[in-house]
Amino acid sequence: MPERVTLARYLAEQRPETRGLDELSGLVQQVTDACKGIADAVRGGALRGVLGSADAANTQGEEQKTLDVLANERLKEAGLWGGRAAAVASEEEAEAVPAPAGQPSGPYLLLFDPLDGSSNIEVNVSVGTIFSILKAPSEGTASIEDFMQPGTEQVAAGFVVYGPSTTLLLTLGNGVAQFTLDHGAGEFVLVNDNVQIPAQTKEFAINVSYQRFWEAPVRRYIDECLQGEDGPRGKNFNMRWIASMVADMYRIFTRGGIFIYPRDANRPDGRLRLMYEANPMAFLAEQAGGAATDAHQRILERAPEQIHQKVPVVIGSKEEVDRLTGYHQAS
Ligand code: AHM
Ligand code: MG
Repeated sequence: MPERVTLARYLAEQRPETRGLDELSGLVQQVTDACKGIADAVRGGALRGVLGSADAANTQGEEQKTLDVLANERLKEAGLWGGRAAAVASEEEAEAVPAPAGQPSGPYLLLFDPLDGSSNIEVNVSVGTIFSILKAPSEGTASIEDFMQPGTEQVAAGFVVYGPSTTLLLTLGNGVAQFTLDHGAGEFVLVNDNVQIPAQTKEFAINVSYQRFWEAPVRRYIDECLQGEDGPRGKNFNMRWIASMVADMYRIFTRGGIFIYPRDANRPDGRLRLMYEANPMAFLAEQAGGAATDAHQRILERAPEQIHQKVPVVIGSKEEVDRLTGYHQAS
């Protein structure tokens, strides 16, 4: 019987000097505890009355689902009342939210997309939570400027997929570990302590329905993939698009692939958000031997200007990311 390593033990072993009792381990525990509650609500589906619209829109004008609201509340509570985060920023909140007055102001900033892919909820496709943790630059109340740090400054990032099993991918900047939720015991248990994205792949993920809006380098890259073994790539490619970044990325962390959400004629900055979608995924991808660019430069080096800013995303198997980024740089 292989040894059972819980997330709590993993955190303690990763940070022996703190025995897992430090603020960062505590914040990761609080976030992933909130995810257990979200997993439970997702699993309950219609029986829990959590499907459907919340009849509201978020700050970006997108329809909010009941589960978006529930997940956001859970994660906000974890971040704001746990004493480890000075402030949180969320896809579902217009502004950063500081820890309540009188609460000890923690040393970290927590950012999250509470329920990525929530347009898939009714059709029972995997959704997930993405999170990123930065250091709060100063003590006391955090301001919006405190969040404006490039992704290279992240101290931890992860995402949880609520799929057939509930799975967590986590990095503390020392590789990527994968955990599966033991629902009965209520614990995340380590299943892979060294997740690696293969450098090569024959699988791409992009929403092809926007093809007519793409820029020339993206057209070229996908055209070459589609030509298969008779084309310049000399191999047959397969396409996957789940329309849940967490699920598409989970596949890429498992068996490789490239995920592309480019800028196009309709979306000058793509669709995905830099600070709580692209940055944590880019940190994880690089830590797993993959790569992530905005089609020109490393995503992690982008200097953010706004919490909700968007960024084009090219992420996954290193050789493919380098190829498509090279096509852009040469154009
Ligand atoms: P969301 O955060 O509002 O759920 O939007 C992000 C999602 C990603 O998960 C997914 O990759 C993309 O939007 C799907 O886009 P499209 O509707 O173009 O397929
Ligand atoms: Mg999202």
